[in-house]
Amino acid sequence: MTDATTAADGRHMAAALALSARHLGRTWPNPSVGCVLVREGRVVGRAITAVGGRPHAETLALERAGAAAAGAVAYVTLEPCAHDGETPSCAEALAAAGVVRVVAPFADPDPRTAAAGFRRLREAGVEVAVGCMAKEAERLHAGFLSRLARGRPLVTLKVAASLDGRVATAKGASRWITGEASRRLGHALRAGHDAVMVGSGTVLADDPALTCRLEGLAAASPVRVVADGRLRLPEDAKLVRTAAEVESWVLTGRDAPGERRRRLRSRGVTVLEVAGGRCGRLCPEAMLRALGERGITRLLVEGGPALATALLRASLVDRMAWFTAPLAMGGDGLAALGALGVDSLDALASWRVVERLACGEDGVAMLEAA
Ligand code: AOF
Ligand code: ZN
Repeated sequence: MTDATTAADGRHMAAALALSARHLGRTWPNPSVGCVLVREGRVVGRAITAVGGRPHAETLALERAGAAAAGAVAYVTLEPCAHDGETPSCAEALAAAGVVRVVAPFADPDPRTAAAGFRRLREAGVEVAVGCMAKEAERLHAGFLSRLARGRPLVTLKVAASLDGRVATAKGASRWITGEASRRLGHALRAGHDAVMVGSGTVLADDPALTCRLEGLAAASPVRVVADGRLRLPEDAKLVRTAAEVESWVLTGRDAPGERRRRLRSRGVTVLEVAGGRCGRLCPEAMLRALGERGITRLLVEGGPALATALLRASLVDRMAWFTAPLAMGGDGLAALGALGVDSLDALASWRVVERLACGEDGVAMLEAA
């Protein structure tokens, strides 16, 4: 059910959602919440959940508003929390500051809150309107919601391919298929995710850094994850050499050689054990579960074809960012995807294009599972 809201409510909630989008990828396991405080039509405070997940948005917005919060309406992109920690819950803090009305899209599924925040507010005499821009907020908090509901992060697959869907020549040359503008967009995508994952084949072929190297956004680099069933990750790989600066995690099987684990750990790499799947590869569900258990809510998968195919076969891809470069590589190139084991069009997963971008000479389609 949606409580009554006005056009002005929608505008302020849109502003709160735009704020919350700015810290996606930087607050895990917490959601990136936006909060806008409005009094007599004027914004008196606004904030986003801090990098690292705390303080919460409401606390920061109230701090900024000071005495002006009394009599204000709070627009929050998620139900204010109901659990007290070192500081009182956001629901208590809003009521104590004299906020008269709270507008939110939906209840926080975290069992510590789960509508108890709304209840506390109402008990304190604050008017509460639930349902404002719920669809938009759901897309924004999709990672947080996925981890709570499914125990795994939201998965976005990024592919950079030629016109004919190839990601490398027969000899494996692949690093520069797409252009500079696409490279920058790729780095921005990394910044918006908690973790970025590749298969060990990609590390061996490309030795990627997987960091965000956009000016001013270096600190937004995600955790780097390698799916590496046989622990093939070389010790001189960039991901190992830079593990002290940006976290590197390796997902491997139970029977991976102990000496290698120890050596990687001594270099600062986090080695996580996950259950095996078919053909000696790691089980895709188990990999995502392990990342969910560690708090990852938004995962960007950057290949290669084996990992992308395994996730698609298991229906574990929620979104895709598909970059197409103006090149025809031919059938001798390496296909972006391996066999999906589907032989009728009806049985294929369908995708909805939510955005199309021109990125220099490249085309980019942002897709969501339909
Ligand atoms: C809010 N405002 O800005 C955020 C909230 O570990 P804690 O104590 O920080 O609590 C984490 C939970 O708080 C998280 O699971 C989610 O339910 C909520 N996040 N709540 O009122 C915020 N980020
Ligand atoms: Zn809170």
